Amino acid sequence: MARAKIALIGAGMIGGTLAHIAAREALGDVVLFDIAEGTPQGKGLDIAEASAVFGQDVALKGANDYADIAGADVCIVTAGVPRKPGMSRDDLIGINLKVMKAVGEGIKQYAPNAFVICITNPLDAMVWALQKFSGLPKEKVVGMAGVLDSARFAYFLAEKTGVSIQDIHAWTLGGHGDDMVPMVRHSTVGGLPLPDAVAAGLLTQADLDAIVERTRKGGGEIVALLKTGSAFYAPAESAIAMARSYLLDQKRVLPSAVYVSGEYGLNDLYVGVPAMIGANGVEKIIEFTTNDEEKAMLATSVASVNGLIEACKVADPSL
Ligand code: TXD
Repeated sequence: MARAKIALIGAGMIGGTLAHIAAREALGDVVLFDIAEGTPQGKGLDIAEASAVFGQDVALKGANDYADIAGADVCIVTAGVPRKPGMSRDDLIGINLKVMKAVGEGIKQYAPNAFVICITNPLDAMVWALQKFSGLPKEKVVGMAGVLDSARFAYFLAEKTGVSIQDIHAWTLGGHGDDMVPMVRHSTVGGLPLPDAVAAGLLTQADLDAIVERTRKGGGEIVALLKTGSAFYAPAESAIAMARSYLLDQKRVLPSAVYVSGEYGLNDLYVGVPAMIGANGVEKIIEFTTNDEEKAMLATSVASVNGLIEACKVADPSL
């Protein structure tokens, strides 16, 4: 059977890292696409040369023409600009919306059967726009943010409690902004929901509150340290987990920005919820029970996402 074809639209920091991981684990042949000339070709060649050392038979290609993504099984979109210190994700709308239009049209023409994972910020609005511009089925277009936000939450919990990262399951729902919703009651350390973990003395309530706050600001913490861009290793790993679940029909439940129609009482927008990803794309949305406090936090986060979508409609009236 032919290897899967993975098209990476955007060959910057995340795009290059995605190519490296995809090649190392032979998830498929990789096409790196970018408007910058030389960058995708150079990164593709560099990783292809590395394949002689890591020993995987995968093909890598750099491209500046959408024709090269033809027939891709998965497209992962990072094209656009990232945040600089002091910028919010929302400041990126003007530039990145235009980029989504070009990318959506390229995917529509050359890879209409692909599973598309958008990473570009502001995430929930960009994936919404990308689905519209591409015209692909909603269950085949998703956004990556929740896996990353939940990974940050899990790491901070592991660091504080000393419990193996493998035995921590953390969940964040809602939009990929500072009002995202870390789901304290549904996240577990060694099987204990976090309120029980506090009662058992694994961490204090003050520790937990600080971790929730740090998770919400996790992206900004990295931006402030790097100064020239935003996180890329953890975002790339997160998107690969989603691509793998699709390509291998794993049916993993991963917090993802997906199109909701009625779930969580939400309609007609993309927002982060636990989604089962398999060979058909988004196959199911898992609905957590939510108490009044969680419902209110989710409503605040959804209001931010809706505000971004409205801003997109103003910037591009065709949406
Ligand atoms: O959780 C999440 N969703 C995120 C999102 C976590 C971290 C970063 N997140 C966002 O991903 C970030 O705010 C950016 O919007 C994207 C990509 O981040 P990255 O760090 O990879 O940005 P780079 O290194 O600037 O790469 C962007 C590339 C760069 O090579 C540009 O030349 C290219 O995008 N670019 C384009 N490619 C194709 N087509 C067009 N129009 C285009 N415009 C720019």
